Amino acid sequence: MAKYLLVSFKTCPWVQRAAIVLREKKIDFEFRHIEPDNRPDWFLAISPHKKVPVLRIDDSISLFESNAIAEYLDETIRPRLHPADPVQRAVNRAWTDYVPTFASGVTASGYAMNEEGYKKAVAEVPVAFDRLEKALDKQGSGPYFNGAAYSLVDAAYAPFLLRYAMLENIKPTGAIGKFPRLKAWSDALLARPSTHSFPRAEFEMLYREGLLKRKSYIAQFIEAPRAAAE
Ligand SMILES: N[C@@H](CCC(=O)N[C@@H](CS)C(=O)NCC(=O)O)C(=O)O
Repeated sequence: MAKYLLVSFKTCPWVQRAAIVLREKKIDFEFRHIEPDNRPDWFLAISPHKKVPVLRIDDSISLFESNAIAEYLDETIRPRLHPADPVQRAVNRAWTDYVPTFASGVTASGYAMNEEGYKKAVAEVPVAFDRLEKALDKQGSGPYFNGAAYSLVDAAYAPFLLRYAMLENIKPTGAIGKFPRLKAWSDALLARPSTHSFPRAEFEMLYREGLLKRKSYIAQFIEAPRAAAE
């Protein structure tokens, strides 16, 4: 098998999407985390937009854009995660096209810098949730997007449903409670081992550190960790 290197920032959801596909296909890969504020020259030379993820194959090919990486892996390594039926495949691709809109709708509250921005962002979340709820209803019974078979759609949404869950742990809004299909899908994805690149508690700490560093509005609701002596 080829040699795979996934270049990453530890908390990047787009990297997580590529890592999920690698794990679902049981592909051995080197996971190399670099610092966003100190991107090495070798990385800048292989990443046209200076962004992660980059999937480096056999030290010679560099693929970028998480969707392109996921599609490439699906075309080259079994099991096939895209549905065999062309209509279903088109439906799946249409919903992976919606991921960037869903991502910004669902995680914008983590970027808001003041209460007004936060409230506006929170008010937008049900719009994105409603779209997915209706899509899931059409797709059938779950637990995954296409039913029993795990797909690239699942790998694409899992990182953002995880971030929504982490934001809810800081300041609950209960938004997902009104969307039972989406909630069940999220629960199934968050319970699946391939979703996680790090132990959940460790990753939640990293995510919270990012919010604190950014001084997002929501960061003030993060409870201070207990002193070890307590
Ligand atoms: N559309 C890209 C998005 C990748 C992306 O935005 N990566 C972020 C980290 S999560 C990045 O590298 N940002 C660095 C920058 O914008 O300079 C994908 O799906 O791979």
